[in-house]
Order: sequence, then structure tokens, then C-alpha cells
Amino acid sequence: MAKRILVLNGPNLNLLGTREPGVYGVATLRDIEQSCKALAVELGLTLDFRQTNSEGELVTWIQDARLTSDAIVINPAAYSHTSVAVHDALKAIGLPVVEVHLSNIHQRESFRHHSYVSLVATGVICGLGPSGYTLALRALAEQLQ
Ligand code: DHK
Repeated sequence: MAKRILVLNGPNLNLLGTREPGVYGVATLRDIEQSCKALAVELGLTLDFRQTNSEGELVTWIQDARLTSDAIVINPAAYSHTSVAVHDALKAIGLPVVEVHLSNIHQRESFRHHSYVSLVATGVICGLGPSGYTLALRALAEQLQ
């Protein structure tokens, strides 16, 4: 059966394309979704790609994933640095998780250097722009084989 990957995007990522393009690039979230979907077809994965500005919704989607998904790719955006709730939800479900950041958070403000999600992630990719998402999918496809 095709492995099911849930790709989750946190707050303000709906603004990609126009949001601080010097930091986040010019690709829109729709562009990233399309690249992920094209690669998923190639790799034989089923993909569910979502974005929310709400921490509670993100936690609910993570909880629901224990019944619907085999692994998660998540760009928690600002919730990386603040959310014990997202950390706890990921820990509770115990699925493989790849954390992605478009920017290199370690070259930015010090408040971005710590991520609660990294503590429970299988792997972390940052600073590679939209390629981070497709690299995460390739890594999970290999691990789930
Ligand atoms: C996206 C955000 O919205 C920020 O809050 C994070 C992350 C970095 C990114 O690089 O994709 O600090």
C-alpha cells in the first residue's frame, strides 16, 4: 500500500511569495505543494498538504495523523520556537517526523535558534528553501520502505 505522508505548514506560510522574499524566497505555498505532489507521484506516496495559522488546529491535525498517516513533514513556522503543545502532540503519536524550515534559522535572530519540534523530530532540514520539503519526502520514502 502507498505510504501516506502528511505535510503540515504553520502560521504565515500562506503568505509565501510576498512575505519577506529575501528570507523566504519567491515560491508560493501552492508552488511548494505542487512540487511535493509531483514528487509524491514519482515516489508512489499519498500526500496530504495543509496550512493553518492556528496552533490548536495544528495539534488536532497531528493527533488525527495517528490514524491516517505513516509520517509527517512539518514546517511549524513560528510555533517551532514557542509550542510545547505541538512538541507534545508529535511525541504522543510517535510517527517519523521531518521538520523543515525554508530559512537557516541558526543564522537568524537568537529566538529562532531553539525549536521544540527538533527535540521530537527524526530529522531537521533548514536553509534550503522549498527543496527542504522534497528532500524530506525522499528521506521518508526511503525510511518507510
Ligand atoms: C518560518 C517561519 O514563519 C518562522 O517563524 C521560522 C520558518 C522560520 C522557515 O524558515 O520556514 O522562524
